[in-house]
Parts: sequence; C-alpha cells; structure tokens
Amino acid sequence: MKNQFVADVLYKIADLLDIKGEIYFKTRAYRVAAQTIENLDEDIEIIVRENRIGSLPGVGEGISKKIRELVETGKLEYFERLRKEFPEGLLSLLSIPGLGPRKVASLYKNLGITNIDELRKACIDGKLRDLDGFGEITERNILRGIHLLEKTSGRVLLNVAYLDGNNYQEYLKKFDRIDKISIAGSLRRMRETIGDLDILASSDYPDELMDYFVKYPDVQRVLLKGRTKTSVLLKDGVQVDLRVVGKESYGAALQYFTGSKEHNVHMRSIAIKKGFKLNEYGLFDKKTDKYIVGRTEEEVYNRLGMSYIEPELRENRGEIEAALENKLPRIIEYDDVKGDFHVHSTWSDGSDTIETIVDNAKKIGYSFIGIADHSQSLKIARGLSEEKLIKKIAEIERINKKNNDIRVLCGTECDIKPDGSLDYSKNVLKKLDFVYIGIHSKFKMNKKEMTRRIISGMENEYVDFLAHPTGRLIGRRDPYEIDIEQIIDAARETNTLLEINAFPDRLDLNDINIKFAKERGVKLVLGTDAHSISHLHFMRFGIATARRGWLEKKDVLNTYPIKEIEKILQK
Ligand code: DGT
Ligand code: CA
Ligand code: CA
Repeated sequence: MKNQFVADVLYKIADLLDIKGEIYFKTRAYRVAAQTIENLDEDIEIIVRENRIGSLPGVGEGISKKIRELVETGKLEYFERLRKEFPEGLLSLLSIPGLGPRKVASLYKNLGITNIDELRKACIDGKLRDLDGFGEITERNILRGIHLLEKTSGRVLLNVAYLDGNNYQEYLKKFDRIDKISIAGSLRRMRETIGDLDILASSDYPDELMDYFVKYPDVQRVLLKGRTKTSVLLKDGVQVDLRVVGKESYGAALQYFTGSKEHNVHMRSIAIKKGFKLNEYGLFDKKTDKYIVGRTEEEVYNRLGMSYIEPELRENRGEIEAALENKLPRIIEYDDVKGDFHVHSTWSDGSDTIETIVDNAKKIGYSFIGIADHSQSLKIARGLSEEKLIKKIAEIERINKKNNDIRVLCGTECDIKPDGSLDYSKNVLKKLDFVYIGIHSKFKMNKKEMTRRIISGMENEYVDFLAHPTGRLIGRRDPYEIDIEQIIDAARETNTLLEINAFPDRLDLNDINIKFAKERGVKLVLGTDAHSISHLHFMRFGIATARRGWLEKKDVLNTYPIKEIEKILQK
C-alpha cells in the first residue's frame, strides 16, 4: 500500500507552502487530503485505478491529479520543483517540537539556518533572541526540543511497530515450510519505543523463507540478505530483521534476541557461575561443550534454576534474582481487563457518540465502559458546562436502562486549575460515578508549585483518579516538573488511583514509576484516553506497560468485577 507514502508527500507540500508563506486555505487543503488518505482503510492504488479519487472527502480536483501522478509514477513533478526552492534539511526543522513553519521561514530568511546543527549553534550563541517573535525563552525551548527529538529519533512508537510486526508475522505464517515463528527484541518486551523489529523463525528451508520474506509488499529496500539473517526497510521507514535458526536452538535464540541486552548479560554470568555456557545456539556444558537444552525458552530458564520470565520483565530490574528464588509476581494478563475508564465522546472532543462507544465496548467484551469528557474551562476541547454535564448524566442513565450486558459509568476528566482548585463544584462532582483529574494548561510551573497543584486536586474528596500523572508526550514534551515520590505518597494517603494512560504517545505513568507506585502501596487504573472508537484497542499498550511495571491483576482496578468497582468508587 502506498497510502502513507502519498500522505507524507502531501504533508510535506503543505509544510513547504507554509514556509513559503502561502495562504492558509491552500496549505490546509493538502493537510486535509493527506489526513483522509492516511486514515483510509482501502488501498489508494485501487481507488486511483477505479477512478474514485474525486469521491474522497476533502480531496479537490487539483490535488486528485497530483495523487494520481504520484501513485502511477511514484513521483510528483510539482513536489520536486517545490522542494528545490529550499535547502535539503529545512523540513527537518519542523519536526522539532514547538517550531512551526512561520518560525522556520524566519530562521532561514534572517539567519540562513538550514538544518538542526546550525539551529542548535545559533541557539547556544544567543542569535535568535533578536528576531521578531523569538526570545531567550524560545532559544531554551528549541534546545530542549532538539534534545527530545534526538533522544527518540530513529525509534517509532510501540503501536506503529506492533502493527507492522503483526502484519509481517501474519504474512510469514503463510509460508508453509515454516516451523516456528515469533516476534523478538524490544517489541516482544513491549517497550514504549522500538528501534528496529526483530523476528525469529525456524525452518528447514531458510533460503526459500528469506526469498519469501523480501517479497513482502511493504518492503521498500533490502538492506542485507543472508541465510541466517536478512534485513529490510519497510515503506514507513521501520527496519525489520529476520533470523532463521534450527529447531534445537529456537528457544535459546528467542531468549537471546528478545533481550534486553542487560538481561542477557546477567543471564550469561549466572550460567557461567553454574558451570554452563549460554548463547543464541543453546545452553552448553562449560567444560565439554556438550549441548544441554535450547528448544524452548522455558527449558533454558528452568535448567538455570529459574522460573520462566515474561518478556515484558526482561530489563534486568530484579527479575533474574526473583526468578532464582521463585518469587516473581504473577503479572496481569492481556485479557484480565474488563473495561476502560477514559473515553471521550461527542459531548466534548471525542468523535463518537456514547451509543457508538457502548456498542464497540460490548464487541470487545467489556463489562463496563467509563465516559470521561473534558471540563468547562477547557474550551479548545469543548469542555462541558455543569448544566451540560447534568444532561449527560441523564443520557447515560437512559442508555443504561437499554443495556443489561454492560454498565456505562459517567465520569469526567476534570481540569486542575493552576491554583489547585477543580473545574467543577463539589455539588456536580458528587453526582458522577467517577472523577479523573488532570493538568491541561500552564504546564511550566516550578516543581514545588506543580506538585502542590496536583496534590491539592487529589485532596478533593470526590476525586478518584489522577489522569496521565506526569504529562509527558513521548518525543514531544518532557514530564511536568513534579516530585513523583510526593505525588505517589499523596495518592496513597488520599486514596487516589494513578492512571496508566494507554495512549501510545503517553504511556503515563511509565513502567518504572508504576513499579515504584506499587511498592508504595498505590493502586492503578487503566484508561485509553480514546477520542474515537478506533483508539479503544490502545488498552493493550497500557496493559503491556502495567506488565513491565510488575503489576498483578489485583493492582489494577479495571480487572475487578463491576459490582466491586462500583462499591470501591462509592467510598
Ligand atoms: P531496539 O531495537 O533498540 O528497540 O532494542 P532491541 O532490544 O530490540 O535491540 P536490538 O534490535 O539491537 O537487538 C535485539 C536483541 O538482541 C537484544 O534485545 C538483545 C540481543 N542483543 C543484541 N546485541 C547484543 C549484545 O551485544 N549482547 C547481548 N547479550 N545481546 C545482544
Ligand atoms: Ca530491535
Ligand atoms: Ca535488530
């Protein structure tokens, strides 16, 4: 499918036109078209072939022609010309958080800045502060943005890699001479970002398997092709490595290539202490080199005197010691979750009605669904006034009367104002089934003030959950300045559950803070922060993060029977 490729070109055209200073309506048309194509569930090539581009919403005649040229020839004359008007690196400046086209144009025209390195230097030298619309604070923010970008660049968010990996795996499974296959690497461990995708297979026909592997339609380029390892680059820029091993080594190789590297280093030293040698081919006797086990991961762990360690735990954060003593927690399973608390509907900035959300929740098999729309002062997200919220409660009551097999809970994601007060009165808050609180404005307070602000919110007797507790956006925004220890302690004292926000660019709390919260006796709640029913499946990434934080079923409110949840929330 060329959909993403076509959308990316359209986005770039819009960016370039913006830098050029074109009128808003023109650049917006390209963005709307790009978004439409990005979200299609049909192949754009088929649409072009069947002459149906004109029927796509938001795609006018001029852009239709360009899409056709792009799909049919793989190139676009107009784009190539436009691109030549600017230096190569200029577009990369737009990926720096907080830097828009107007600022990029000004940096280019006034200071001749054409790439990230030049920009960094200009910020450090204090050259930006004299430009119109810039200042010392902008310089500092840009430097922070560059740092964030570099920390995550070359890595993709978990949900992107997860989709790529699963689709590729489904394709490979159709090769009938494959014996075993699994995702490995950081994706199997469900890390929040993924560098490259690792797939492991065993087959007696490695050459044929590799031939089949590189024929996958989404492959852009083959980077390396061998009998045991082949690497390709997908059209979306993600690299995928396939390794093929023999049956007797499959478990040892899966253990090795799942990592993490730190986990492996520790495993190997334990093996040596016990008189073995461990590598990707198997577990061997140190003295005689005799093969002992290696067909399955379980064999390898058990033979070293450990219980099996789930991939999400393999970060060398104490899991090996715990496995040696048979003291690993039994972590939450992907099907333990009975519902979602954090869903936005058309009442605020969500794109689906409560009824549509409920239908989808039923299809997933949930026994409850919590609707949490924004509160009144959050105007850009169409936050609800108190009067509207009362109407929403009535609508949910009606929906509940019609549905016996699922319980709809009416909640809110109530803003914590800068002074620590909440955006709704207690009279309204007490009518709701549950109350999330969260920060949505004035992110840049100092640590003491921000910590105090959040704790003030938690002290309100009607508050149940703290949404996305640190506010980080992966690759785009650092956490707020907060004292997370104090917040965790306050959560315990005020009986507030901390959220694991499952939206892929949040995953907030993260694995390390989750583990810490659990050790301090705090319970957690999962929410997807869905703004559309297509986001409900993000729950999996929240559960993965809970698993990486060593949580057991009992630590997560969403796993409880709905009757018990209602009792807990009433307290
Ligand atoms: P990524 O791709 O950066 O998200 O992270 P991983 O963990 O997938 O790392 P990757 O793709 O470089 O390697 C896959 C696995 O192979 C890794 O998790 C552990 C294993 N591995 C790679 N290099 C080494 C190494 O130098 N020593 C050991 N013991 N294992 C390694
Ligand atoms: Ca990898
Ligand atoms: Ca790799």
